[in-house]
Amino acid sequence: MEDILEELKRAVLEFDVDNAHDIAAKAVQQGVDPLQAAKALTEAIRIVGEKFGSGELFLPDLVCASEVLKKAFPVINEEIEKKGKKQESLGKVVLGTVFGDIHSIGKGMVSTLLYASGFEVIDLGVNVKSEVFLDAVKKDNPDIVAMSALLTTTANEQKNVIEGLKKAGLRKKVKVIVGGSPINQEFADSIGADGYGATAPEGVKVAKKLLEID
Ligand code: B12
Repeated sequence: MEDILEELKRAVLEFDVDNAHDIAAKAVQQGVDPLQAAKALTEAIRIVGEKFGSGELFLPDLVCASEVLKKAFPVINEEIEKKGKKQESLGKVVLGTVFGDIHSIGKGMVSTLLYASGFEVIDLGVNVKSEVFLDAVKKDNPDIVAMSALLTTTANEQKNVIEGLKKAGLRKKVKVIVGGSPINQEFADSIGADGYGATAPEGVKVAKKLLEID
């Protein structure tokens, strides 16, 4: 069990795009908890991110490591979804990565776990303009708007969406939760979000708490 998790990490750290899908499939076959597999991948990409931040790795390395995640995550996510209980919808969530930001992997995790936990998820994708969030709130009438931001320069877009909701008279209709690596509870409070999750499982917990689901 330990070995395959190490193998998943190694695939990210060594940019092994060719074998990423197969290693993830092997993990599933071996019956590894898909959440542990997702955690292993996340830990590895964090290391890559730190090395990129410190100048030890370069953008092409970041791109290759994220390609590994893009091959491995769908396999793991499929397993998480399979294990999720099929039940009546707990609520509707509109989710997206904010404008100016194309990071999709963490948002994908949040989407998968919300879905697997019984939420209906409308994923607006990445680089989502404030107007698009507002239109979705008007059209789809969600219970929750969930936003992801991975760059310090795009974190404030979460605030813009909240301000937009206020201006459009929609703020009281929805709960807003935020996340992403530069986001913390203090920032979430400062922009008037209702909740913050440091990880996808925490996001699910917060969503349930806000909708008063035990
Ligand atoms: C992979 C990656 C990329 C890939 C993205 C591929 C893709 N399709 O997503 C590529 C190569 C495209 C990329 C591009 C860039 N990146 Co980049 N990237 C990363 C990296 C290494 C990993 C991100 C990731 O996928 N992590 C794994 C996931 C699972 O974790 P996560 O996203 O944090 O999500 C978890 C939680 O945060 C939380 N969460 C996330 N969203 C939400 C939302 C809600 C509602 C909730 C509750 C929770 C939640 O749950 C998730 C799972 O538990 C990070 C490093 C890091 N430490 O984050 C840098 C990083 C984010 N990137 C960075 C930079 C600088 C860039 C570029 C500007 C580089 C450049 N010079 O072009 C561009 C920006 C492009 C853009 N406009 O968006 C910097 C940001 C610095 C900063 N503080 O602003 C980082 C921190 C790297 C670094 N150390 O310098 N990047």
